[in-house]
Amino acid sequence: MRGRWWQEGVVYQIYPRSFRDSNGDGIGDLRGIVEKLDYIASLGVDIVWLNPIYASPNEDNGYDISDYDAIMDEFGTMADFQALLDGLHARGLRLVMDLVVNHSSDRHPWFVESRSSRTSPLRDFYIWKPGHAGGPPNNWKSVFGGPAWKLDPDSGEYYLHLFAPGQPDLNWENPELRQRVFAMMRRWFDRGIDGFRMDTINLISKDQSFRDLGADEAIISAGAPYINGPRVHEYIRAIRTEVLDRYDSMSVGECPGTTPTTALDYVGFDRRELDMLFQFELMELDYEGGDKWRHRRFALPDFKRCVERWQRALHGRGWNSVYLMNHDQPRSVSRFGDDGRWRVESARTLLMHLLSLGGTPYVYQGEEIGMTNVAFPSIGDYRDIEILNHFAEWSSSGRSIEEIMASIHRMGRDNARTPMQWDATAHAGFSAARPWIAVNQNYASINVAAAEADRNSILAFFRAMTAFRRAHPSLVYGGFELLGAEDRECFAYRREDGSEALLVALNFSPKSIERDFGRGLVPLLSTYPPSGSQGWPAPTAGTAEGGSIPGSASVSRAAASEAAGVELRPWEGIVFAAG
Ligand code: TEU
Ligand code: CA
Repeated sequence: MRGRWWQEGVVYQIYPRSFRDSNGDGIGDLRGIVEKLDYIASLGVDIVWLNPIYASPNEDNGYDISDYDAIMDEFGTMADFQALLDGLHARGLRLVMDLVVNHSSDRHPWFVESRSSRTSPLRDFYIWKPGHAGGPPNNWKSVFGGPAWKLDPDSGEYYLHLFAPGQPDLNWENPELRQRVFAMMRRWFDRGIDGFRMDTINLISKDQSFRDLGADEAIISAGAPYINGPRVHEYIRAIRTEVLDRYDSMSVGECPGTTPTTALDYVGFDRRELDMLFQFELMELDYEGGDKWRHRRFALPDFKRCVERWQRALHGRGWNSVYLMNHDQPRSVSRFGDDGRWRVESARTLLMHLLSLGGTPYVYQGEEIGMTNVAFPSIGDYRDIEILNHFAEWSSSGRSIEEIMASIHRMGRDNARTPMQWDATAHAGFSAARPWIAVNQNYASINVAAAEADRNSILAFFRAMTAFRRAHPSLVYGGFELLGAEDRECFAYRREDGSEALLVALNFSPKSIERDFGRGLVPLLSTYPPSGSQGWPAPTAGTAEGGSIPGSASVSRAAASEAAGVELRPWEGIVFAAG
């Protein structure tokens, strides 16, 4: 299967609260995104994914929805939404919305009704259980800390919340609930959207035994009784036939705890379920003992093998999605690159990596200008519920403030959520007022305006790279062959499809390295700007662009001398034509 728009597109993820505030209340909004539509289109991306914009009390920044058919007050109105949608479509861009139906807000009318009495007609829309031995029904824990059950004193029963208490889990066993969700999804497609990113969609079917987790079983782990549960494929096939198949749609499921094997059950071409999914194996390489707050340095060979495993397992059988960060993860340049001396070089090379993989790449706002992690001095500067809960939990366990803050600086979700850095004016040009979360102080030098003024910027390279990917479908569809699996500095792979073979060589180290990839390589694109500072040339599709990076020392040497060795400068990446 090939040629679908969501296969060939590059996705740009927008976290609306932090993108652009149009009315000076310190909170990003839909009109703010409308202001930036030309910028978004200029990136060479094809699809925009918006984090949730629905009515919400914002315990978890919109992942707690109180009305699936209304726009969050702070973000604007349905008319603003239509203006955004029309503005995207007018520029040939598609819109993918977040779908959060593993849980709703506890202020959703369904839950208000459901909790009103044990005999409420909507009681069964959520998961209510009597307590066990004077405590909760079982030992499940919430992803955000504490037990996953909350007692409702009025009815004397507990409800399940795998996330915050304000995010009660919906009961997908109930057929009426399922029909309401499908109808809601159809209403959004009828409003004109192009697809859904489905929040924790592989958690919607709970094993009805509600058995305890084993002592060494992590909350989010493959065997947990709510991960890839007994009826999940039945439910997703129903989403497919009741909703997705009726539109020219795209679907991507967020699926923690999936492996390439279990992923194929969702995204195999023969399965008729989801178009693609987000896996977490790459994101967990630097978790010590599966705990995101306990850090270990990732090893490049593990990173490479993880990428290889997914690229190869799904090739020809299903469709990959690739990402290096999102709104839940640290900044990619801080985590996988070097956000100090080699920030610019390593950010460009990470983007070359992301956009030279098979499947659909997802780029997160600010990644295109190399925004970095933030290190707020005080817990009072943080906003994320997960960070605040983690702080409380580790404080009460007696850990030092230094240790706790270090873990938050490294892994906290607010790293990704500081405002988009547009220019060097107050509040980074994000807002006229004090933003809901402070800007990263490096905005004075790291911002879109500065990047626009520099032909050699990360942003300039990103535009060259989206154009390059468009001109080379083998990057989208080709096979993946890893070279030098044990090499701890160089990440090199061949991408081959039909008539074209490309070799991608990426230096993940701060020194110059030389590697032998055989003869006949023609350099097409380097992450280092061509000398003369003219910026990267636009690729000319169909022709050999070899030598079109004039003056690039390593490149011209490799091309001219027929020597087998390729030199990569610190954090340099090069794509070669490979015969
Ligand atoms: O995330 C679900 C998830 O499993 C993880 O990404 C998790 O929230 C995070 O990594 C904790 O460390 C989704 C959304 O992306 C996230 O923003 C929401 O908070 C969560 O669901 C609940 O809706
Ligand atoms: Ca606003």
